[in-house]
Amino acid sequence: METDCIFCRIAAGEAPAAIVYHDDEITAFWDRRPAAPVHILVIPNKHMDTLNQADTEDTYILGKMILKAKEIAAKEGVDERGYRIVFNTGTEGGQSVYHVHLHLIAGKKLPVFHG
Ligand code: DGP
Repeated sequence: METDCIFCRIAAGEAPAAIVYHDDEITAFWDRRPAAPVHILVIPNKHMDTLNQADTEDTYILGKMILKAKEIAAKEGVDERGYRIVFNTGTEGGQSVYHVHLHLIAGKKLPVFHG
């Protein structure tokens, strides 16, 4: 755990957040600046700055994060309408918190990406 990392602190229960799911490997909580009616972050409890630090040993945890996001989408009732899962990575990827996290965004028609 990195004590100066806000997401480490949320995962450890040391900083407040609207927690949706927590176990000893991952934590899900509502984004404090929601971009859509449903905007939930899923993080590994273990600190990793970005996806660039992930290794084959993280395959399970990254898969678990995606499957948990899918489960939360169903719980929020947006699975059939659709949703977006995003890992912003690095400066040009728009990452602002340097602890790996997945955004689950849903509840409105999202803009389509164009190159
Ligand atoms: P990104 O730009 O991909 O690094 O997204 C970081 C997101 O984290 C951003 O949508 C705002 C959210 N966020 C930042 N700090 C906090 C916090 O302390 N609590 C919660 N719930 N969300 C946060």
